[in-house]
Amino acid sequence: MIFGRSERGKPPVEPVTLKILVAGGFGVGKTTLVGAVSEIRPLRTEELLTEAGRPVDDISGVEGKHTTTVAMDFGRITLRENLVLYLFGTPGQERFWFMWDELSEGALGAVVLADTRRLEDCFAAVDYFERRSIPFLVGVNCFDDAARYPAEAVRQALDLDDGVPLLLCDARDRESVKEVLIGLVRHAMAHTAERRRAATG
Ligand SMILES: Nc1nc2c(ncn2[C@@H]2O[C@H](COP(=O)(O)OP(=O)(O)O)[C@@H](O)[C@H]2O)c(=O)[nH]1
Ligand SMILES: [Mg+2]
Repeated sequence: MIFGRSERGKPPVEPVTLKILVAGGFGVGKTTLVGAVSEIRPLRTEELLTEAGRPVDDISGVEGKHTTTVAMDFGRITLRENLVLYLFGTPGQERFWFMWDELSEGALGAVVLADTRRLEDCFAAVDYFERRSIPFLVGVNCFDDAARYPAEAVRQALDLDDGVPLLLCDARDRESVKEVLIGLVRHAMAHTAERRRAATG
């Protein structure tokens, strides 16, 4: 008998596990997003911003934020019984970009979080995924004290390709984050199917 394929019992359903990156600028809500949906206690590696780190980390506009993720956030969410997402929050600071290539290996796609008050902070992430043809979606994290802009205006400001989904979200809200993740999975699946069609003619 091949393990797990007993004639009597149903074969155990192996969930599909997908790897998702959560990227975006410093203080945009990556750690918050992973924490809001993770079923496991999110693994965080954070270090206090020390005096030594201050010249490097641009904390202007992120008042009240005293810690920064230096390695990454890690969490898990079961979207459906047979679909499990592993979330990797990638460090926002430029000095940690060397980790991105390794992290993006085998990833289905990425959520790029944006804050309309500091939109330019997500340009690098958008560029990164565009250049590598990694499917991504932009989640505009709507902070309470930030002005609201229509999705179309943000899309234009980011110069996004038509095919790239853009959603307004609240990184603190589980249902809102789930919608973003489902949107990304749909987009990435369609992207993959299209590529396959193109490859087979
Ligand atoms: N009002 C509001 N605050 C948020 C939201 N998302 C994150 N925050 C706060 O913004 C700060 C930075 O978030 P964090 O998740 O640490 O950002 P990261 O650097 O991208 O991981 C934290 O103090 C959060 O509590 C949001 O959607 N609304
Ligand atoms: Mg963080």
